Amino acid sequence: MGKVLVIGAGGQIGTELVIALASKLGKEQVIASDVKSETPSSLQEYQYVQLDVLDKEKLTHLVKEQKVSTIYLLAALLSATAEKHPAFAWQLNMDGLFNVLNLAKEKVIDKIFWPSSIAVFGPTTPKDNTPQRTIMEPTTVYGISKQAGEQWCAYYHEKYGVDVRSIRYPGLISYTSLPGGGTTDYAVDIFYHAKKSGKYTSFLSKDTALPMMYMEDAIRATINLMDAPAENVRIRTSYNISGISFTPKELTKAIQQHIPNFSISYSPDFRQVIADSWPNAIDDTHAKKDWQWEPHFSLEKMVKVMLENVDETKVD
Ligand code: AKB
Repeated sequence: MGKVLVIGAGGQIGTELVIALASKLGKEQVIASDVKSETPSSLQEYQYVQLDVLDKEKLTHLVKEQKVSTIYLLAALLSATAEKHPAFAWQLNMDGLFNVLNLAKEKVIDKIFWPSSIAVFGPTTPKDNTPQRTIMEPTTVYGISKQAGEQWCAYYHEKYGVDVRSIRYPGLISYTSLPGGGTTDYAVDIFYHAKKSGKYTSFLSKDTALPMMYMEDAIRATINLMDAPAENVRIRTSYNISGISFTPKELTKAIQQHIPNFSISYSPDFRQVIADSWPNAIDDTHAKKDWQWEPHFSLEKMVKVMLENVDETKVD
């Protein structure tokens, strides 16, 4: 078996995925890469290479030289940042995907993981228990790039036999590395401020319900999907997976169980419009059936772990 390359390893998912893959496969089998020239502090113990996924030549050279057979492509601009840099978001999110899909088409690599998102859905999508297959009219640059990417993944699978697998991640909650540029980021930021000052101003309104998931569940889902026999992976666009769904008000209540004086105020900004276009909660029947997906973290369990572990000195 060849090595595993994680592209965009310095981000919120990548940091934890590299650690999980290295403990499963051995450190020598996993290469972390990111556009940052300095090794991110949480990845100091791992093999690290500076790589811009848009640099096709360097990517191809690295993959051949290191005998990489599987790529996890996590480099992307998320929803809020992509709205500020639409042209670059489209270039990074799409050209990066093509660079990796073409390596599999040319049989240089065997397998790809590429994340999609609940952002593929839009205001015309049914909001509650959103089905796997439904109306999808995304209104963000990020959502459009993820929806197009899903279709390209299915196309490469169908036409060229590329083994590409994907999950529509909900908002991900973790304490190892801060999220960057997403609409669901409030659900991470809130823990740092709850511990540091006992107060937080949310950029989403109190009743905005969104699909969310604790990172440990997301990493387990990713690895389980990649380990599933190819014939069980019946969906080659991207799988809905569901974890927990809550509003800022409900999250506040759960935090107050541990920090009774914690208070929240609301000052919705442009991210409110994005959040309003996304589902409240999604249906993951197909993931459950095809590769036995099951979340382990409830809202209460997630809140307890986050409050025990976030390092509030990391935020101003
Ligand atoms: C974002 O908010 O942009 C991401 C996502 C839901 O894909 N966390």
